[in-house]
Order: sequence, then C-alpha cells, then structure tokens
Amino acid sequence: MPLTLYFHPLSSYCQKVLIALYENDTPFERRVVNLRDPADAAAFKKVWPCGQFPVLQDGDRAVPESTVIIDYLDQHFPGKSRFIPADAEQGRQVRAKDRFFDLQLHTHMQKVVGDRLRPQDRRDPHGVEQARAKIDVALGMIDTEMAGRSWAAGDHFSLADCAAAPPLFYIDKLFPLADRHKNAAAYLNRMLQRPSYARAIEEAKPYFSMLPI
Ligand SMILES: N[C@@H](CCC(=O)N[C@@H](CS)C(=O)NCC(=O)O)C(=O)O
Repeated sequence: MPLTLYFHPLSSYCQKVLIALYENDTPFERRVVNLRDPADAAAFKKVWPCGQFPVLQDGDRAVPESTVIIDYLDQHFPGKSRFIPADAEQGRQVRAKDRFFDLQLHTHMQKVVGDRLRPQDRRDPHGVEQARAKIDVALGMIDTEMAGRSWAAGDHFSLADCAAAPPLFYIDKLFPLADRHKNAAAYLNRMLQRPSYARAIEEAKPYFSMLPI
C-alpha cells in the first residue's frame, strides 16, 4: 500500500517533509487538507485528532510530527539522501539542530504569521514583539554558523536542512535576510537551488496569495 501524506503545500512544516520525500523520489499519494473546510478538517481529525499536518499514513499506521516522519522515512524508505547519520554523535548533532530550527525559529515565525491572520482586535503585539526578538537571536546564531559550513549541520545535507529552509524562507519574506544576515541568506539560496526544496516551493506558489506577508 502506498504512503499517503496529509498536508498543505503552503504549510512550512509540510514543506519540511516534502523536501525529504522529494530528495529520495519516495512515492506517495497526496492528500491536500483544507482546514478551512469543516468537512475536510473533520475527516482529517479522524486520522489525527490533533488536527495538525503533516501526517504520513503507512498502511494502518498514522505518523504525525515532521521530525518523526522524516526519521520514519529514513528508517523504512531509505534512499540516496540519508537524513540522520548512523553515527550516534553525528546523529545527536543533527537532531539537536532540528530541534533548534523548530523551536527557536519555526515556532516564532508561526507566531508572527499567525498573528497577521487574526482579526485586528484579537492580535497579540507583545507576543509578536517577543517572537521577533527570538527570531533575531536565532538568525544571528545561524548567520555565524553558516559562515563556515554548507549545510545546517555541517558538510552533509540532513534532517536539519529539511527543518531550516521552510522557516527561513517565510522569515525572509517578512524581514529580508540579506539586509543583516548574509550567510543565512546565502544558505537559503543554496536550499532554493536544491531540486527537492525548489519543487516544494514551486508547488506552494499557487497558494502564496493566501499568505499575510
Ligand atoms: N510539531 C508539528 C507542528 C505542525 C504544525 O504546526 N502544523 C501547522 C501547519 S504548518 C498546522 O497544522 N496548523 C494548524 C493547526 O495548528 O490547527 C510538526 O513538526 O509536524
């Protein structure tokens, strides 16, 4: 039975998983979820009651969480790109980077974008200001690190790059990276040259008008 990905092309966490799938040309069926459609959202919640995508379905097993999905793909559907090094120490470094990009960058990007989608009287300017400050700290760290490396966790493409590119892309749309974070901007450009990520972005483009940025 083929894999099925529940996702939306515009979703940054879904792009994280699409990069991994496209890296290895892993076959899968696409199930685009429209959370704004109550019937579609309810159908998706039967698969994953938390209602967040991406979710990968493999037979009767539903695998939520982008990091776990990529780990699952690496274990069960390995291809030419390996996402988590077998070496324990290198693997730990890649996982640590993945956590960094999700928790110190992606979460805060979502806060800024999510706030713009709220009605004017339900916005949270203080929370957005805090998120922007945290994004700035993370970008400074990324910029310093990327001065000396090609990929997010070192010399090899990995899970960390799948995690890094989508939030950097949307942050670049909000606050252009090239102004203050040239190494981060160059890294994002490298990612955009990579066919797997270029494809994910091409597929998201028809939906860009839905973005509040
Ligand atoms: N920790 C989750 C985060 C997934 C996530 O935040 N997905 C967003 C889209 S990018 C979502 O489903 N938002 C809808 C919601 O939270 O109701 C992962 O890594 O997969």
